[in-house]
Formats: sequence, C-alpha cells, structure tokens
Amino acid sequence: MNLPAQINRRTEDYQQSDAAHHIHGFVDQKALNAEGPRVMVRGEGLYLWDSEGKRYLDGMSGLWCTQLGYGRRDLTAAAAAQMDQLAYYNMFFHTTHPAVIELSELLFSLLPGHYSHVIYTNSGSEANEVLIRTVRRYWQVVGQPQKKIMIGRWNGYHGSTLAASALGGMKFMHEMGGMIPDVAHIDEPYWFAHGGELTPAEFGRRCALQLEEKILELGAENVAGFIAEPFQGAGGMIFPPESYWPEIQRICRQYDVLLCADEVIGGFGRTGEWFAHQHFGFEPDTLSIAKGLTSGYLPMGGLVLSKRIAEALVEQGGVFAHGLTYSGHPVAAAVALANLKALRDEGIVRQVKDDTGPYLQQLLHDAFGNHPMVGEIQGTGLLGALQFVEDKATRKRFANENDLAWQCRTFGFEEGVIIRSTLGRMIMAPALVATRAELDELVDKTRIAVDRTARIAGKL
Ligand code: PXG
Repeated sequence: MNLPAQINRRTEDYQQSDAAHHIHGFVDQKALNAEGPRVMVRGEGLYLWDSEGKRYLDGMSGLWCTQLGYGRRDLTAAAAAQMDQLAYYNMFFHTTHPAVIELSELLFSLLPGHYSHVIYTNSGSEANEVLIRTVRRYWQVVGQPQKKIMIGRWNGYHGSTLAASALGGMKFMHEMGGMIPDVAHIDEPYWFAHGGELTPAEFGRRCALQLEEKILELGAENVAGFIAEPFQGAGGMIFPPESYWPEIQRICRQYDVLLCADEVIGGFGRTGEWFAHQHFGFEPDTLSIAKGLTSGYLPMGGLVLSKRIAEALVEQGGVFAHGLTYSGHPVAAAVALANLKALRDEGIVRQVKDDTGPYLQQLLHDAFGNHPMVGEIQGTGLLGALQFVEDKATRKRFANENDLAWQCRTFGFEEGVIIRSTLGRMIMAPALVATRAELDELVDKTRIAVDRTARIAGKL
C-alpha cells in the first residue's frame, strides 16, 4: 500500500510519542502504552489501513458514526468550499449564515412534522448537557420550575461529560466523579440477562412500569424528563421487548414527563428508518443527535425540540442563557448538509431498510442461529448483536464473558475485521453504504472470530 505522504515515521515512533503525551478514552493508559496502539492512517469506503499496511473491514462505522464510510470526496469538498467561503462565524451577535440555515431546512424535512427547532452542539455529550438545561428551562417557562429531575436507565449511555455521564447509567463512570443531583435511574430492559422466567413481553412491561413507580416515588410534579436510547448502543446493543416503548410513552404522557430520545447512535438511517424512534414506533419530545449527522467527518451534534417545547421557549422564554462558540459551526454544517443530501439522494437509508439491512439480518441468523456460543441475535437495519451464552436453555452466561468478548474482538482484528465487545455481546454497525459483498465479508470474518472464541470457551 502507498502510505499518505505525511505517514513517514515508523509505527514504534508514533506509539512512543502517543504514550508520552496522550491520554486516551476508556482505557487503562499504562496497559495501552505497554501494548502500543494501532496507528490508523487511511480510510476508504468501509476499509481502514494501519501504519503497517494491514487492512481492516470496519464493522463499527468508526464509533457508530461513519454512515457514508470513509473518503467521501463530496464531504471533503463541502468542507473545503465552506472554509474558503466563511470558515467561522458565531450565532451570538444577532447573526447566522447560509450553511446552518440550509442544514436545518433539510434536517426538518427528514424529521416527523411535530419537531420544529434544533439547538446545535459539537457532540452527543453536549447535546445531552443542553438537554438537561433546555428541559428545565422549558418547565420554568411554563410555570412548573420545580420539575427538575431527569430519569435515565442503568447501563444507558449519554456521553462522557459531567451531566451526560450522570444521565447515563454506567456506575463506574458515576464513581469516577460523573454524578450530579436530581438524576435518578431505572433498570434497563435487557431481557436476556435479567428477564428470568418472564416472557419478553411481560418483562418489557415490567421494566416500563418501573418508570411509573419512580415518577410516583419522586413526585410527578418534580420530574422533568425521561431519557433513553431507543436501543442501548454502548451498553451492548440491547433491544427492548416490543411491549416496552408503548408503555413508556403512555407513562410519560400520563404524568407530563418529557420523553427524551437519545438518537446519537440510532439516528440517520442506522435502523433503516431515519430515526430509531420511528423503527420502535414512539414519539419523543426531544431528540439528541450527533455522530451520523456528519458521518463523523466533523464534530457536530444537536438537540431537536418538538413544536410544543420550542414554541414555549421562543414565545414566552425570553433570553435562554445558553450557547457554544461552535454552535452551528459553518464548516460542520456544510459537511452535515452534504452528508444528509447523500443519504437521501442516493437512497441509502431506503437501501438499508429494503435490501442491505434484511440481508445482514439473514446472514447473522444463517451464521449464528445454531451456533453453540450464541444465545441471542438482535438487530435491525445495519445493526447486529450476538449474545454469548454458556447454556442456551437457561440463558446462563459465562462467568468470564467480558474476557471472552474482548478476546473475540482481538481475533476479529487479527482476521481483519473490527467488531466491538461489550460484556458478553459482540456488536456490529457497519457503514450504511455497505454492499452485500462487504456484509458477507463482515459476517464471514466475524464467524471465524466467534469460532476461535468458542474453542477457547470449550464450545467447539
Ligand atoms: N449518546 C449516545 C447514545 C452515545 O452512544 C453519546 C451520547 C455521546 O456522544 P459524544 O459525541 O459526546 O461521544 C454517545 C456516544 C462505544 C462508545 O464504545 C459509544 C459512544 C462513545 C464512546 C464509545 O460504543 N457513544
């Protein structure tokens, strides 16, 4: 492979310099320094190359974000043109610019009609930080300022900043300084792990009813909103039973608690619908977006508001003392606009729904339906999760499932495919432009990695 001109150092040089200066996210830095990170140097379509010239099929769209894959010249051209035209301007001095205006027009043409406004951010974490302030501000404006508490779910993920990690339900993040007051949690609807003897439908309803119990315990007059991912992404690609979302929606409506969907992973075509809440059939009041908004080419996120919330804030709210230097950044907006146009005009979301999505699901069922290591396959669109299991009949999980899944991920890297591990689940979320041949390769290589893991676990 011809490496790009700036890749002119040995891998070890890069690794040593990285170790000397850089703290990575969610890793034991000392262990990583000893091992040396892979140095990724190029991407094209679904493929990545490292500094040793090894090629990988990226089964995770980077970090659930490169909907269009790597190397899209229309996106890089949009960024360059916008940088030449107007590289930066703010939204504070009673000013705006065409890139953000056109992006919003297109965004709302793709969204269901009851959404009308968006607050732009640079990331999903920020979208959820803004969410808390916006929801609380909304209740102040409509005369219920005591409605402040946000309810999230254990094992949910809403970002890594202070309030976003508090909304999330990763206890180890809370323990590392990631908690704030006025946040509560209910259980996740993870039937395979926690459903016991209940049917999925019964379990889904039971989990949803926990929301009602929590609202009554806290007092509905104090609860501002409930936040959840339509399906849990970072927590293991967990799909709730079908009974779950209708019941959650009923409870939120009954107690006048805002229903806040975190669409950071689920948005922009991942499920075959433009937004994951459409796949699950419920109507949130707010949507947190990021990742696929720009296909990850530049950082951008946002909080989408229903007309009800936006109207109150605009008509009665006066000044909302919130704003970021880079809210609606023109270059990010131009890239997002080009990205959404491509997703729409090339029929990519439709293709995921009608063709490649069902194709991937079929491949997964063919490869793993009877696999001794796999107790459950979940997915839709270009999403798939494989649940490792020690005993299928009782859904008994391996005591060392975390290690096994990590091992499987490492085998994947060796085989030239990137899949993600979470506790005892293997996850894939390839770029939405994946062809059938690329999905064949993804599942074939994943199968090899899972088989190698099964041998270690004594299952093959
Ligand atoms: N909400 C959800 C549902 C997410 O998945 C965020 C918010 C935060 O977005 P930012 O842009 O601030 O990172 C995320 C991020 C993983 C993984 O390993 C997933 C995320 C981040 C880091 C790791 O699956 N999602």
